[in-house]
Amino acid sequence: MITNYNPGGRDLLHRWEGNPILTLEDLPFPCNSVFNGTPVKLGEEYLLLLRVEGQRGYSFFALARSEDGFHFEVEKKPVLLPAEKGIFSVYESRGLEDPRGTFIEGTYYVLYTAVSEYGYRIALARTEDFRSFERIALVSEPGNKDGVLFPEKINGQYARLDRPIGLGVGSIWISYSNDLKSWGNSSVLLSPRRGYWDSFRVGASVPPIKTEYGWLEIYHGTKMTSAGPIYRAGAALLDLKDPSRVVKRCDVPILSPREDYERIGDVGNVVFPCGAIVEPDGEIKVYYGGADTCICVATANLADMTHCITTS
Ligand code: BMA
Repeated sequence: MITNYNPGGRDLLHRWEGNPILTLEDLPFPCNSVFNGTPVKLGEEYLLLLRVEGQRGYSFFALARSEDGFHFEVEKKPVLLPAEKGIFSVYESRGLEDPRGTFIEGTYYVLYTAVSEYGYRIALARTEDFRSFERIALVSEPGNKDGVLFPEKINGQYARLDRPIGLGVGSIWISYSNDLKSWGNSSVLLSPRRGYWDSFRVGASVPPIKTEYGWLEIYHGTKMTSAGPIYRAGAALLDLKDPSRVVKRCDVPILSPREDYERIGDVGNVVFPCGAIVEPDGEIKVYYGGADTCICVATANLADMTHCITTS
């Protein structure tokens, strides 16, 4: 068992030297912070759907655009605010958090966390351009968040990962659906591991990525300390034909808070990925929130990463 495949204590993911890529100063409207954004590549353009926390302390979504995936410009107006009427308004009264976008059969879907006095629920919306959204359904009961969709049907059904909180212990679960609205056949997939960096809670982070070794799931895990939790990113490979089966789970994190922009902020010691882009040349760009205060990007060669995971 290799417990430190990156000698020197460095992370498998390489931080971009220009991090953070977006902070409060880059937003063209008043707000408190920006973090936890999900990326897509539309043609040659990179879009980043951002979680922005407003000055009231609740979140909504804005959009940033880039030509290279590193230098982003934020559009002048938010693109999705909490619903003001209908069923969604009941469950979004305290904001929208942590969007995750997935392209399935020609359509972009976004799962996000709807927050209200009743707790956290996962909501599903559809979009063509990331500027206008059609809300489809609330797809979980309260106490569930961190929903990510697989990019294709598996054995004829849609599949998702999520994080029901259970008895206060957050594990990653997998569920299946015929229509993306009603979900079932749920089973627990990855739980916190005693004696590891992810001993307190785990949750899905990046929509699963298909690789030759299996579905790569980059997840977040926490360890509780006397100063609160430390949020790190980890990786697991799931069986391509039956993703309820874990092929391999990496023993060590692939990214840990080390830089000031990850250690200091509204919530310190947090790296929190919400999406990734795999480039034609095999580079993976992972976008993550730093300390609930900024957005950053880190890269790796996808083949190197999966090789490290399989041999860890
Ligand atoms: C998680 C989510 C994230 C947040 C993280 C660290 O539970 O709420 O939105 O970034 O905690 O505070």
